[in-house]
Amino acid sequence: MDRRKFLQIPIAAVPAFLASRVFGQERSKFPLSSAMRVRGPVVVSTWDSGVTANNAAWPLLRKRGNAIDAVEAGGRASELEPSCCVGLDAWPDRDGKVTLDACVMNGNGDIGAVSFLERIKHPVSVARAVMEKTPHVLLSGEGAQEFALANGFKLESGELSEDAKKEWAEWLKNSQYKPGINVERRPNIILQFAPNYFENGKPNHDTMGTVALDSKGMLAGMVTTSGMAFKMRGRVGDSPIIGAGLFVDNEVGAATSSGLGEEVIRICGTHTIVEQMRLGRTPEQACREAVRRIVKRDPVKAKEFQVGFVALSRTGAIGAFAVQPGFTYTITNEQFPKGKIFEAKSHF
Ligand code: SD4
Repeated sequence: MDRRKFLQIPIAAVPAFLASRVFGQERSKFPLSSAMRVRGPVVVSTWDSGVTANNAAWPLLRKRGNAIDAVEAGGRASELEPSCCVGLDAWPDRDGKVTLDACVMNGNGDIGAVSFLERIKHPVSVARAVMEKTPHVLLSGEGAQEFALANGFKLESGELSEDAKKEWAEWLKNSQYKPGINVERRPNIILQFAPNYFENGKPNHDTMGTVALDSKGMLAGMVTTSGMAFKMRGRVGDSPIIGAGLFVDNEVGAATSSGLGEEVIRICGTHTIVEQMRLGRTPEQACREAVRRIVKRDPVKAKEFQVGFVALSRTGAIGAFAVQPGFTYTITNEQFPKGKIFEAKSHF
């Protein structure tokens, strides 16, 4: 079925049981109250499809595993799941090449990242290797790929997936770079996994950000992404930039972002959030403050893009805030072992 025809299918036609069978939970229309704290280990990921990352991370956390291992497992699972749109099957840049960004960070300030990485299946694990095996914090492009190959990662073909080929061919007809709001991707695959993406007609994303708190009280986070679809070759977004797409500090908490990366970098988004939490704001208030700074700069332009933040405090308080409606996040813990999806409050 072609994509336009597909989009004409009313959401009412989607069998509701599919959502509950795949995710075990329907999306909650209401965000957690900013005062809500969860007890014990927890993993929180951006978007509905964060359930893929959380499902991989949670078994480790539940067995008293380390937060850093859990978030890496979450990233790897997302990179293999086409509906997450973050790994080698994701959308290419405008030249038809998939270029990947990723980072990891733990609560002690250990960091590793890769950007503009091509033909490697698990950028999140390369980022972790940068953290553990080099004196550096960020490797990019060819150098990152050489480092990956020297550390046992395999060079993949670089062929686009069939879906990505079609989307790129479609995009080439106008060749206009125009990031959307909660960008609509792969409707057929998404329908299968998350029918509720189509509520409000505002589906989807292409970044997985995950933060976790383990049973020893350690925090960690990761981000993995193919970046904005049809970006300029060499463009790097917020996702691998520590302090923009991810920041973690065991004294305070952790935050991650999704959306138009340039806007997140401009305000050092996640670092801002953690620092706001340090000053006493709740996770939701801190995310809201970061969104306020983004919108304030150009309130008219802000109507056309999405940025969403989610934050987790060291005591297990969770909050989120976004520029536009439709930014969702998934929480998995003892209380929600199959993951529970929430929609963040938003500026507009
Ligand atoms: C980027 N922040 O490359 C990423 C893209 C994203 O949902 O989050 N898309 O700017």
